[in-house]
Amino acid sequence: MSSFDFDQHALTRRALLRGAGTAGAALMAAPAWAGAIDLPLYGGGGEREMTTAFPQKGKMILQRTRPPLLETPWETFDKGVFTPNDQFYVRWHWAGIPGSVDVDTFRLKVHGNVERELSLSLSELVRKLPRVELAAVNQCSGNSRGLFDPRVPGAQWANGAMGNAKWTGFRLKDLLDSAGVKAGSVQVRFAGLETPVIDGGPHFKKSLSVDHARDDDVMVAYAMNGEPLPFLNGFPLRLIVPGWYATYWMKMLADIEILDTPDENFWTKKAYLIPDTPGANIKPGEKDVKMIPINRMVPRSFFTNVAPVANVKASAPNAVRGIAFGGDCGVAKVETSVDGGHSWQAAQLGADEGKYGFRKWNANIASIDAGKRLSVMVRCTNTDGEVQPDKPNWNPSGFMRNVIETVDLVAA
Ligand SMILES: Nc1nc2c(c(=O)[nH]1)N[C@H]1C(S)=C(S)[C@@H](COP(=O)(O)O)O[C@H]1N2
Ligand SMILES: [Mo]
Repeated sequence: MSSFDFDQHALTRRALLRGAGTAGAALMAAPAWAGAIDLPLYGGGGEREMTTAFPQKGKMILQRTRPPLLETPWETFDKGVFTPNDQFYVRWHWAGIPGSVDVDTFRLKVHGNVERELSLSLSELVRKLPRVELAAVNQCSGNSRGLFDPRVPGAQWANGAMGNAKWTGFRLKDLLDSAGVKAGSVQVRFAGLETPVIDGGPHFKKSLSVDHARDDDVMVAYAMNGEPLPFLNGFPLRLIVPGWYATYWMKMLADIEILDTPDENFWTKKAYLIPDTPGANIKPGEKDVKMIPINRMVPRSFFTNVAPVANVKASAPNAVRGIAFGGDCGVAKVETSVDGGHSWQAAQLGADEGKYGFRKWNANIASIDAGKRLSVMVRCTNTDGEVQPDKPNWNPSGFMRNVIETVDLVAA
């Protein structure tokens, strides 16, 4: 993908307005019927329509139409470690998403506590700033929220509000350096192009500390898996904050403001807060908990070739496989257990495509006698030595689930 050529892609005005016109239309339209699915949510209620009605998207699980919330069908994750753009999940807070973006007049602005304000076109950004590329998992803070027990309000996602892509763009640091961040700056605030649909509703904005924003791995992407970003995943530019939850990954990034006082905006100050406890875990109903902004991701691993309950052939070896990621660092090991977590066997790891990305794993499970059922668990330990917990966490927002996953193999 180092051969990604910005100019050769469909970033021409004509192509874009055409694609975006479709986006505008489809965002308003009723979803086309493309079948149904029953997500295995806690306590049921997982019936969802499948939809193919959204621009640049294939078959997706419809969680909400306005604003669009689309979940990746689980079988997609079994096909490879990079989630295809047309099946990458979608999440927006406000439905006021522009119907088109004019790539000629689009400008990314950098302003606030800087030496020089910048207002740069796409071609200036692409040509002037050194190109970087990395694989990273984009995961919604509320991924797997629908599995919380007791249930919590919010989008009832199963495990498909995540995806891994190879992102191409430039370092945020290089952009900030060309603006010259002045001494005394504390945070960098990001805003996209969409607008609230409620009068006086707060524009979606998120901030990072200046130090984090200047981290070498934080980037602004103009391509995803070698193609321009799909409109619904943030065309033409989005922020990539490797290792951190996707709420910070501002889509349709158009405005960067350097702040010399902490961000008081609703989305940074009041939303996306977690209990300041290990695993963001509290007891339902627990009060007076110190809350902090959600931040780095934690390790997870999943089965991709077997469902929570799977029928297998009796007296034959069972190959199980899946994906894992370390959170904000790499995968050190993935292990399976067939005795309820008393002993663990190392799984085989697939190619390392970068520490922030998905890693394939596979394992062989001994044969099961006819009529018997075997629970298989999988867990990931990251390169910082953090391992998935054996009990699920709970918090009122349904954030940061990463409990060890289990499947039941039923032999016949
Ligand atoms: N402009 C903009 N960027 C945004 C959001 C949004 O509502 N508006 N939502 C954030 C959240 S909470 C998530 S989970 C991710 C979803 O990214 P995706 O739609 O590309 O999968 O976008 C993030 N960036
Ligand atoms: Mo999210």
